[in-house]
Amino acid sequence: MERTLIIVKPDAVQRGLTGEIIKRFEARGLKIIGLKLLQVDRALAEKHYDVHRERPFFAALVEYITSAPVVVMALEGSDAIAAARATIGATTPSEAAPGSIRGDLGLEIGRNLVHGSDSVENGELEVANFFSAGELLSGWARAVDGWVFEYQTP
Ligand code: IDP
Ligand code: MG
Repeated sequence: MERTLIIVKPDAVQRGLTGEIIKRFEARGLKIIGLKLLQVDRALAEKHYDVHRERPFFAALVEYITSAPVVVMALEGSDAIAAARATIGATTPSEAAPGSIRGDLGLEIGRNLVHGSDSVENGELEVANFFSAGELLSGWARAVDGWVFEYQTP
């Protein structure tokens, strides 16, 4: 089972879309193993987006993600990384497919509503950056697990 970190970004929280966004990941079958509201501080923002440090939009990106509260989720599931990225849609919302979160709910790259980890390795690292071990309930079984996962339960 893979893990992905999802961030419901400040614009989505401010627009009252938190429930709408969580609903889509839940309906996909991904299991919530961690969930909380927080305001990202500059140090955590710079760590999370370190790969973009040299990009021209880095300062604006840190400003955006620290500007208001976010809701972060750790999700678990088979192919969780690819499934979540598909549910999120392309980075530029105006180009994202209808049916995806960004394609249905957004317009601009600098206000693209949601983050999802881009690799199995980054999923593990990002979940650990945002959640302590005690905040993650990895072992819990859902009644539907056997109807979502054919061969295994997380
Ligand atoms: P992703 O969120 O789809 O994985 P990344 O390329 O990893 O996209 O970029 C991280 C975030 O940085 C994007 O979600 C977006 O908020 C922001 N970003 C990326 N490229 C640009 C840009 O060209 N202008 C403004 N913001 C950008
Ligand atoms: Mg990314």
